Amino acid sequence: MIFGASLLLTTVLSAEEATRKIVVFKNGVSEATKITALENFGAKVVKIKDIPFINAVVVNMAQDSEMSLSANTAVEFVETDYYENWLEAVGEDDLREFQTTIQEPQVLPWGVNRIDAEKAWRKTAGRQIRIAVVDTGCGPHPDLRIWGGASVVSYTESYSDDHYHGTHVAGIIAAIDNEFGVVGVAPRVRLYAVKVLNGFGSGFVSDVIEGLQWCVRNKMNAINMSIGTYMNYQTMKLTVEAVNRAGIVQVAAAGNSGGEQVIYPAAYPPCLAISATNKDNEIAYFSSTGPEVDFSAPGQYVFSTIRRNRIPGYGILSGTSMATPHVTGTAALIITMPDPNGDGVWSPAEVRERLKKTATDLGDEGKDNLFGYGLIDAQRAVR
Ligand SMILES: [Ca+2]
Ligand SMILES: [Ca+2]
Ligand SMILES: [Ca+2]
Repeated sequence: MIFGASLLLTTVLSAEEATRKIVVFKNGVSEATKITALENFGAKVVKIKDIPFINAVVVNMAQDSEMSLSANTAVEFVETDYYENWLEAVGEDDLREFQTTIQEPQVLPWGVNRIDAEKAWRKTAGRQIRIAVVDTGCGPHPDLRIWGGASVVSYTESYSDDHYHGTHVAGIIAAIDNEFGVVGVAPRVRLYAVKVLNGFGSGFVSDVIEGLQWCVRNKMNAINMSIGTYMNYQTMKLTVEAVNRAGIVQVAAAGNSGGEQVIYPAAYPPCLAISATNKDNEIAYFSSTGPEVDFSAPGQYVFSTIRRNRIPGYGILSGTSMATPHVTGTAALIITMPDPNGDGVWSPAEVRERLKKTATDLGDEGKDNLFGYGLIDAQRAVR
């Protein structure tokens, strides 16, 4: 955290004196009032960026200024903008069998097969649905068609993947149905890469929030968040609630703690929280569980697209990060179908309800802490 914060410090403040903060203003506060509130502190508060979506400003601030800024009548609250790792690797199951040779012929990954996505394609493959992968960036990769995206990380404008996580997630949703490689759950969707994490899988919470702001402005239909933290940020919670009100489906990884603790944002009610199953339809040993889990999907030994050290290839990863995009892809398939109440729009609540009605119950009867409402079934979801 110290390292990340220090990268952005100006000469005005030293590392010991300053902390990066998100200042959330009250509703209806004018831009002029915001500027005045910050300018009162002179060199002790240095603005980094605005996040209008939650009426916030990110600043570097002298620690002795926080109390008085929080007390300003225009300010709702002030929260620390931590830099942290948003990816939780699954120990020995991290990146296996990485290959740069072209995989021919195309294989149907076991997870896509297990949820019967390939049987749903007779009806729909997700055509024209806009899906954002909020992650380390995606591709470029010959088995992915990326329609657009954004980078909110400070060091680059490029939304290409500087890690390999985002590309793997993207392939599970949307790898192209062609002669080689793999095929995703919804191979006709429009995939957007929203890079909020760097090559180490780390970023500021304000970067993740800014990425979600981009998704709303660019009218995404669904957002995949195979990322998370144990920190319960008020700003992140506000953002997820606002994205939900904007009508966008949010799907998030429950976490890889192996215990009863669902990470954020998955644990926030608007998000669909996804646990991971193995090839025997058991809960994966690493999967986080808990009452917040909504659904489960295949997440162990998942074969998908990889881009590593700028070389495209394929490889196997395990995690609730891999389970999550199976659900996001299924949501995309659902959204192409006629919506239940006929207003022409699938609300996040309607998508949740459809997934709930069509999931395969596993474990204890009914909703449980391991599988939520059960294993996703893409074929039934679009029936
Ligand atoms: Ca392919
Ligand atoms: Ca509707
Ligand atoms: Ca159950």
